[in-house]
Amino acid sequence: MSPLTLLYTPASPFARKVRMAALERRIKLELLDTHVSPILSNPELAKVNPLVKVPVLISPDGPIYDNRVICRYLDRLGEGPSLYASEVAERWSIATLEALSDGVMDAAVLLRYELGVRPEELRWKQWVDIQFSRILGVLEQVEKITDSLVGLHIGSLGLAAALSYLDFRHPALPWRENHPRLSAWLADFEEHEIMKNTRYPQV
Ligand SMILES: N[C@@H](CCC(=O)N[C@@H](CS)C(=O)NCC(=O)O)C(=O)O
Repeated sequence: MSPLTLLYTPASPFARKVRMAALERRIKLELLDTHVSPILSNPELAKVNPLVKVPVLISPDGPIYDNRVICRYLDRLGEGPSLYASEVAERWSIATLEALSDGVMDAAVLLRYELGVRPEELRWKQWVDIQFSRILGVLEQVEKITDSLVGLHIGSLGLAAALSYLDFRHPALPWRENHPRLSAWLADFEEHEIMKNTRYPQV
């Protein structure tokens, strides 16, 4: 076994961000596809992460989670410029962008469970609407700061994983309509090898 094994699912935006960070830092990860479900137990995964979520990095320093901690761990190991520094954006704006992007992923994954797993008669429309409005609120804010998205840093990686997850799991959400700069930014970003090599599965 490689010294670094990532428990992941190909559809997880959090895991995609980690895989992108590893590729950018030229760190080889052994990928172990791990089934997760919000309504089923998984005793094997619970042994390494009591939150029973992926991604988890199995490392010589023990199991590491969640995605933000794993990305920081990988950044320490890799060579070259850190993903936490940038010539165009300052450190705290990168970190805040990362938090916003993770928040979009959180809402989008919860919406996936609500709309794809929960029985239709039990769905909570008001909650669904609020989650989508939070996602759009983040995009409205980030649309104004696309200048700081130049280059590969943890904020831009996270944002790309989050926006492409919206396309993957919530294709009916017309997020591009009011966010032309972000839409153009993502189209350019999709050309990076780290995006091409971590695509979500075809549905
Ligand atoms: N805060 C975690 C969130 C990870 C997460 O929610 N992963 C999803 C897959 S995309 C999961 O494992 N869900 C299982 C569950 O919620 O039961 C991170 O940043 O890594």
